[in-house]
Amino acid sequence: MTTVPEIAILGHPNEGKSSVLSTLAEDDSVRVSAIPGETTECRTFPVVIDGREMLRFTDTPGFQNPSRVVAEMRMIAAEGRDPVKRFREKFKDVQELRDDVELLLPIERGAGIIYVVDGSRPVRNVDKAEMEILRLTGRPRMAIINCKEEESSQLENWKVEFRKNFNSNRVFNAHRATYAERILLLETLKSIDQDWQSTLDEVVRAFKADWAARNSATVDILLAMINDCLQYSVSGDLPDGGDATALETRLAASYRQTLADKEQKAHERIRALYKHHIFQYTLPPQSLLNEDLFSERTWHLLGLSQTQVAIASALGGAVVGAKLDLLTAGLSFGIFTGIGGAAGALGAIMGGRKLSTSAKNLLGMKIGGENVKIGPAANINLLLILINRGLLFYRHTINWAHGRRDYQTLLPEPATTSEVYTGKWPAGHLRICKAYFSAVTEQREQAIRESGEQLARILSETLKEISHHE
Ligand SMILES: Nc1nc2c(ncn2[C@@H]2O[C@H](COP(=O)(O)OP(=O)(O)OP(=O)(O)O)[C@@H](O)[C@H]2O)c(=O)[nH]1
Ligand SMILES: [Mg+2]
Repeated sequence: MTTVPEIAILGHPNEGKSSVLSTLAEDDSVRVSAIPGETTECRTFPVVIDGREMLRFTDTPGFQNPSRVVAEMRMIAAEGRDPVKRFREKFKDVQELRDDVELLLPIERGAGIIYVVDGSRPVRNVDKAEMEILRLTGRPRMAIINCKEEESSQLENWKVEFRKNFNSNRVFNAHRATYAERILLLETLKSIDQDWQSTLDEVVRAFKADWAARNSATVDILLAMINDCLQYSVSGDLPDGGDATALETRLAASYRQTLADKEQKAHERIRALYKHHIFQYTLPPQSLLNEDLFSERTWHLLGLSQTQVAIASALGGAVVGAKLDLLTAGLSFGIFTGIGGAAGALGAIMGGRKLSTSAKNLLGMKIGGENVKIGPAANINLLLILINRGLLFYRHTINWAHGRRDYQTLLPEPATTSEVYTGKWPAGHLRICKAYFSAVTEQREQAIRESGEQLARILSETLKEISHHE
């Protein structure tokens, strides 16, 4: 039977131990505070994958009296085996050493050690004392440099001390560490104790598989939402002598709200997949995700670029036909000029123009005297916008480290169409988008399945790139 490896996170108060743990374990319920002494008791956080506990991290209080403890530990260690056990036994009732006795609890039961320091400050004597205590425990140990400030001139000094006392060290930022960096940290952990190698190999494999499964679930969520939004339509009856414009405006508002809700629900599901349960991370104030789905900025930035329109047209009008011509016309005339409010949204869905009745018929909005219908979507830009916003949301989600509780250093967002995800996609990808769009809006089941599979593959690749390159 393999036992679950336990890793205790130790260090000076307020250096970011709990934050590092929160990020490593992807658990945003870990208590973090700017006031030193937040953690007073050891608490263990299991990492469970597919119902199986793979690894456990234990949060500990910070060292209170490192100078005294190191002096005692030196003597105790000189006397023989199990120094931690004997130290804890000897001082268990000494109030002043309460935290120091407590933080060694997981070490006594055999945990490995991750020592956390804020590498943006100089090394002091108390730090050296802490490192010596950890060396005297004899347990496998690595050090983590968690720089709270950008300042890094002290790093070399820290590394000199680390080499004397630890089997390994790594820079790992509790606020910015990505999925890829978490995996690298686990790989390093593997090398500090031979007994852990096979178990941690398995843990790393499980982490990777779990990440791939989450990405694949993200693709499913996005595609289901997109399919749903593109097909969606709303209609209403116009009574004899009724106000057609008022009905159109009302239906447009309802259409727009329903799509926004569908999109938001999908994003919430993605957020939960990546285990952001408690803390509501914020998006940059200027984020396109805070923008209305049908805003002018959204449509200009996240839709097709002029070049892509040209490529798409060249790819063959047969696929999108009349709709693409209208889209091109809409772009060259300026999508939103002269169209405001709800009618603006309507215009965008319809292809960017105030439409004559015949054009409305062509694009899916029918005014037959008594029935007005909006949808299914008539403009491929809606597909691209939902994809781009989904990918942006994904990127913010996976890059918001669980240990982070503040609002600084937010990720930048694309400022031009060419920086947008689909803006970088090759023509072949665009062709698939077009095929999918037509299939969905024309409700051709077989074609939806085929092009949907292709689109899913493209989305998977993009998610993989995003999670490995940020
Ligand atoms: N800017 C920045 N702040 C950080 C980082 N890591 C932790 N902090 C902040 O530092 C403070 C202390 O973080 P904690 O994780 O609670 O530290 P701790 O070592 O567990 O503290 P105690 O439990 O009190 O010993 C909090 O305000 C954190 O938000 C980091 O990487 N960057
Ligand atoms: Mg803490």
